[in-house]
Amino acid sequence: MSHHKQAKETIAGLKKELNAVIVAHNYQLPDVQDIADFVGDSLELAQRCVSIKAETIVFCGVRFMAEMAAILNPGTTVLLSHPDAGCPLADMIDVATLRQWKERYPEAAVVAYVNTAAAIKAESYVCCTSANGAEIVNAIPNEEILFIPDRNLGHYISTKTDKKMILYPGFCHTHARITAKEVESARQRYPQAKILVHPECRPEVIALADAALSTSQMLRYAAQSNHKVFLIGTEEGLLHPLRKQNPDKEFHIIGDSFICPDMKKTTLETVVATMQTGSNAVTVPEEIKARAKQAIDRMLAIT
Ligand code: CIZ
Repeated sequence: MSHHKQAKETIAGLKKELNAVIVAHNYQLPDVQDIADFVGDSLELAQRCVSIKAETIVFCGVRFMAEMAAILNPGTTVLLSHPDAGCPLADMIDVATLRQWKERYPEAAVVAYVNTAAAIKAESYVCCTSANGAEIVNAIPNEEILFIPDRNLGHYISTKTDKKMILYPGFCHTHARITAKEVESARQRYPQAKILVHPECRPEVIALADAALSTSQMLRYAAQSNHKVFLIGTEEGLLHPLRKQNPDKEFHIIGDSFICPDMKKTTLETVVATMQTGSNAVTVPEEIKARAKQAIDRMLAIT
């Protein structure tokens, strides 16, 4: 039996044993997406985790996402698929720094991108994802917004609102790496392609694209479009569901490679090890949990 087939069978057995549900982010390796019960972006995964009835959620993604699952489904054990799968963007802001910024802008409502630690969400008014940022900013009563931690997403949202946006200077290494020049050279190779990029890309990259979309929005766009060729400006794990769901269409990544090293830490082997040992349980201290949940619940009520 192949190595992969064996791992898949072991995972199926462990799922029964642990009464577990496996969820995976759109950026996970194809093999990992294929063993998951549900694949989606962080918003879809958060919404799904509210209603999962199982003893264990195995979260194939990065830590802040697993923390959200633990906050939203308190009776369930949440295991992260690799102990060190984090998010450098989320790590760009800490609680002390956020408190300083809040003192500097006392009138501003803090809108925290979900790519933040639970302790940061606990200090924020409301969360948003790349799928609903402008909707959230426009729905809350405040006219002044302190947007953390991704300046590119914040800048993109600022083009969709009249509100005053103060942008914290964090960024995603993976998305910020791609340049306007790479988009232009991809367009020369595929002049007929639709260009879809993630709002964590730089403003000059977004300016060259046909649309700036979250991963779930890219999946919907590709499915509904009459176009046949697409250039994709986000983590290349998304190519897997794009190609699977649209076998008659062509998808190419912009640039040479587009890889989030943390998303790629999870493999079938780390999923097996996590489930066998019951390790990497993600817990959030109670007093942080309650306040972070408020910010997440405010988002879920708007979206
Ligand atoms: O919100 C998410 O899941 C992230 C980090 C990206 C995306 O657009 O799906």
